[in-house]
Amino acid sequence: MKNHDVAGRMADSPSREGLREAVRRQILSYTGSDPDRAGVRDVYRGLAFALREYLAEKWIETQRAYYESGAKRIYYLSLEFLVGRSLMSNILSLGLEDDARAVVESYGHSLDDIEEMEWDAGLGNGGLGRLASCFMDSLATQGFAAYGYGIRYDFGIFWQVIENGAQTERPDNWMRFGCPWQFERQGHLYPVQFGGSVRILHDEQGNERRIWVGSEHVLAVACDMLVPGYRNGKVINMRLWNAKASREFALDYFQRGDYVGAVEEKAKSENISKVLYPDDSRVQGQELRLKQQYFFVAATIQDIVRRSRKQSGGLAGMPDRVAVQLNDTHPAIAIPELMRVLVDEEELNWDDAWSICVRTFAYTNHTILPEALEHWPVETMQRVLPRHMEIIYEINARFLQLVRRLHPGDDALAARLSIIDEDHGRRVRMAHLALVGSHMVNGVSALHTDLLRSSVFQDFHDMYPRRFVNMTNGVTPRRWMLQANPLLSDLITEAIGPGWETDLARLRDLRPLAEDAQFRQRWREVKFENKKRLSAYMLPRARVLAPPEFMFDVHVKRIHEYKRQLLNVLHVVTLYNRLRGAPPGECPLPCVPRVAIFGGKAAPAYAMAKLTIRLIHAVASVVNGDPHVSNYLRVAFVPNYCVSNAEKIIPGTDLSEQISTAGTEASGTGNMKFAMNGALTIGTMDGATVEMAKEIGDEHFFIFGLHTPEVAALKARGYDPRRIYDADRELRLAVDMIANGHFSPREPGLFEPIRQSWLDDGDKYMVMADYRSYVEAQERAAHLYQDREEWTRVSILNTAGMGYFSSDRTIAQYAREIWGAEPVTGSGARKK
Ligand code: 26V
Repeated sequence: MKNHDVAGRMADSPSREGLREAVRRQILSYTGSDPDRAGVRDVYRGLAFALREYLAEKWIETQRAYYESGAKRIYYLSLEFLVGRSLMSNILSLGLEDDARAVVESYGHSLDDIEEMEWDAGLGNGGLGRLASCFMDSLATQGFAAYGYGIRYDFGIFWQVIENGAQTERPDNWMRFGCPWQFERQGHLYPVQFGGSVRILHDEQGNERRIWVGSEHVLAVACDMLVPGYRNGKVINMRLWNAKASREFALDYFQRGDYVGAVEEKAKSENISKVLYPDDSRVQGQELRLKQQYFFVAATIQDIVRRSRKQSGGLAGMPDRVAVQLNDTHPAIAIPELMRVLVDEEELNWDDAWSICVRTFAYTNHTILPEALEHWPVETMQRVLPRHMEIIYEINARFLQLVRRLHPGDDALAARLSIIDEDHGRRVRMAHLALVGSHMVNGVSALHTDLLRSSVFQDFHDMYPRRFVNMTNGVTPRRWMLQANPLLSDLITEAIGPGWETDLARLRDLRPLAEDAQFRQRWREVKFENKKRLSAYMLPRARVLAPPEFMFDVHVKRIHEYKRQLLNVLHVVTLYNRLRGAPPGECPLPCVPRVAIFGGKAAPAYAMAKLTIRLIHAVASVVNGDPHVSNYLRVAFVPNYCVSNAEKIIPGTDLSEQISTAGTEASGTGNMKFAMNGALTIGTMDGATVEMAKEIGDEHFFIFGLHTPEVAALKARGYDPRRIYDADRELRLAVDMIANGHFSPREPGLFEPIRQSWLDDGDKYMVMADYRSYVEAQERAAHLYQDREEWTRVSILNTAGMGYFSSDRTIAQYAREIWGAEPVTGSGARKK
């Protein structure tokens, strides 16, 4: 039975014959190929274009209904949307799986092969961008009048290639063969300016007016990517801006007879939307990045203001009609931009404009790592956005006036709260700007929000306690269960009936089935199938044979010191040493053959992250090449971790690694995807993992390591990683082998910087401190894995406890507590 058709296709979905006809027509007209001899790529394009036509019709209907309903509009502003592939998720949302399968099979292809033709839309780095895409799915599914806004980068996150055990980056030319899901609206463009100066004019009444005259002009062209709701007939869109040279500007050059200069200038301005910044670990303050931020914000605000004008109440009524959510500080320049539009162009007075701004904007914080908090040198801001710099000064002056009124004489407090950091070469603190200019700020897990309140933004919290709220992240069960794991989804539907995919709390109905031996058997069979599929996927890519009987122990996410892939490597080396020390052919207890599977991209300039990838490969080559060991232990690195290979890796995972230093991972969302798919978690008490353990039950989790307050206390007391190293024989051995070239005999000093960071430079992420506790938790995991029935029982209980972590719940909470928005009901509304 196909789970996906249980709910039935939409009443007005195309019939199978209609779809067949549409695909044929599209193959003919778009690819110019003979439909009777269509290759797999032709069929992919034919099917995609046929679906797109249908989505477009639904989109127009939806937009009309939203317009007529007068519902509050939600604008989700994000520099990143990590979409992945769209074919299968669109098919599922439209309820057309069986029909699409039948149609492509009539061309002699399988739907799986067709799916592989699509290139990921990788317009994001990791968690933050993927969250934005999960949110789009939930916003559409719940029928909110919502829009995503971002940039259509020509090049998404780089393609990772492993050469001689090291990462190299290749450009991700994701639109090489076009992208069937986008509509470029050539006629829908807005001017955006940069640089120049501010002119001061006086009107007839003698009032001063400030007008910004830029020196550089580009056009923002809208490109819409459609997002259907899950079987509710609704379609919303992400509007992604593309930079195009402005015509007048080029004309100026042409008039001077400088043809080549004109073309060069055109290329330069179009660079703005050329490439996604691939380093999400630290800010570097490049001017082009600021231009990207302003470019997309300026176009978006024009679009929002245009639409708001048509709504009742006009611009003054904006806060009642519009909510703008800032996905981190990357779009925070929207605050001074809206002020500029309202004050300079619409001629509102400052106080009215400010009140509109604050009530319209809300800000989500996604990290507390100081190196990732954005700040722009005043000098750069002044040069690129001179009027915005003035407005930021004015916002700050008024804000500090209030601070001084509340705390007279406390200059230190004023300096700490100021939007301008005077101590590090004068910088604009974007988080402070976002906090002052929004009515709400949220963290992305309970722990993270507490840390915002109690440490990073403590002074702000003292001042505006009610501004801080928590919105624990979630992920969409449509992509991460239905689509990625059809076997498990079918089993769940059979057991608890349909409907759980839009009401995830219902997974709790699986709990009693954990006690049913027959059900456990079937659950195990599904996992085994998924492991076989993953193993086949990995063989040519990681070049490691992963027997599905082995435990699949998986650590996939961006490579970062705080995520502690190195702690995992230390454990692998420890297992290797234990195996080498055992009599030949014997396996030390608890004996569980396992494959340690890694995947993730390192920022191209992040040396320690790149070295970590080299170390994983070096250890893999020694471990996998030692026949004495490889019967019980293998190491695999899956290159180019991305959304589409996550969909294959996650369902085949037994053990999910969520081992960041407590207090550093804001939420994590991979943690949720694994547990939903029946993986058990080995993890620290960090981010949303804390809440998962609470929902599922601590006893069904392998929790280890220091908790956040302990990390802080140990650091305050004086942490001495060397003492721990000296006292622990197994740890010492593992560290020494890495440092002394056991895994890099031809370059013995290669991994010395890793030893140094642990033993000489203070071990910032407390790897030494958590090592022993981690190894013990791994032993508990191995022990449980030996008991297949018990492991399966706990696996079922993990899935059953994940109902809270649907992005549907998260979005409903944002709507209620931050946006004050309700879903649009009525025609085409969600069927309950
Ligand atoms: C920062 C930067 C810095 C400058 C250049 C480009 C760039 C791109 C992205 C970032 C954001 C880093 C913050 C981030 O991704 N946070 C992650 O957000 C997830 C969703 O809330 C959360 O689950 C992860 O724990 C958190 O690390």
